[in-house]
Amino acid sequence: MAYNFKPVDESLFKTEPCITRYPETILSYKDVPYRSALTFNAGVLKRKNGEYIMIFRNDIGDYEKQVLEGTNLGLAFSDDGLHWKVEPEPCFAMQDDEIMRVYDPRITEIDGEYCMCFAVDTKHGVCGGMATTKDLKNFEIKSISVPENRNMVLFPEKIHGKYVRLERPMPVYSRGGDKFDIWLSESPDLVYWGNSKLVLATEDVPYCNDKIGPGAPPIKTEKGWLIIFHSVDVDPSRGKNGWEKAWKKRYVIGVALLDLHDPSKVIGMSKKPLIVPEGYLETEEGFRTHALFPCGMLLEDDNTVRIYYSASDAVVRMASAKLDDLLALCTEPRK
Ligand code: BMA
Repeated sequence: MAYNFKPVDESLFKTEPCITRYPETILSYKDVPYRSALTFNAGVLKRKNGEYIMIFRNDIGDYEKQVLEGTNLGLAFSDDGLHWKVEPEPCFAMQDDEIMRVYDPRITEIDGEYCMCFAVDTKHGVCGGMATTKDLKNFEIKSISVPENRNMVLFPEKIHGKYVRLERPMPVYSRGGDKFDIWLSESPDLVYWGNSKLVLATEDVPYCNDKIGPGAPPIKTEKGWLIIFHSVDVDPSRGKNGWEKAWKKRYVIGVALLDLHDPSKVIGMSKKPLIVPEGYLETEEGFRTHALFPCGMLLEDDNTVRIYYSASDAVVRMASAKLDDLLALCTEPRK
């Protein structure tokens, strides 16, 4: 199928002034005590006792030689969410005759345990997996979806008695190209998922010409569920960006607000990106440049929202904004 390329309005691609980037990289392969080339797409949580937890995607290999050999998930702890200590061993991996790897973890604390959502590459398609753990060492797989689905994020509480997740199926047969949208499903037990509804479509996002996907577990606010998502635009004329021979996509971060009682309803969204790639680490260095991929978002006691995102599929970074400023951006209706 010929790619239906619709140029985006470049004037929209500016990071919102309410965003402050933490200047240092939060995590890179240099922080990992086992074999590592790329550390990225990290789920982040803050425990009630103030400790921060990160589960990150670790692409095994050699950064300097640009060699990749596999993927596992690493675990790190921090007292301030900025300086991290990685555990001596990876915490999770899956590989067998059918499953090639798991990646892109997001974590939610719910009902006294942690639930990790992750992507699963199998020989028969990409699936979305969910597992629970009490100790971050022993994981119980709760469900693995049919292909093609991934980018699952679990809400931090049940809504009308059901677990709720956002997800991103990949309907290549019917939508054409990469027109992938954000959906919602609910479950009584984290095992069986249904009552699925479309939440946000690519065509509702003015700076997207390709696909979108949920970013981090939503934050509950008085005005609604705050969500962030990645949004992709592609330009076939873009050349080599990073190690990859021909990486033509740009990933930016968007923000929206969902109804508290019916989170399948978008009640506000910014018609401009929240964060776009800027600076050397985000536009010149790394595996796939111009790719910001958020998997963690926290609300601090002083109403600062921290957004943990990957730059160039290579390192974890952090940017923050005041909650009120993010809510103020989410005023526009969906269309
Ligand atoms: C997506 C996934 C992510 C990755 C992103 C940007 O399709 O593969 O793991 O971070 O592309 O390269």
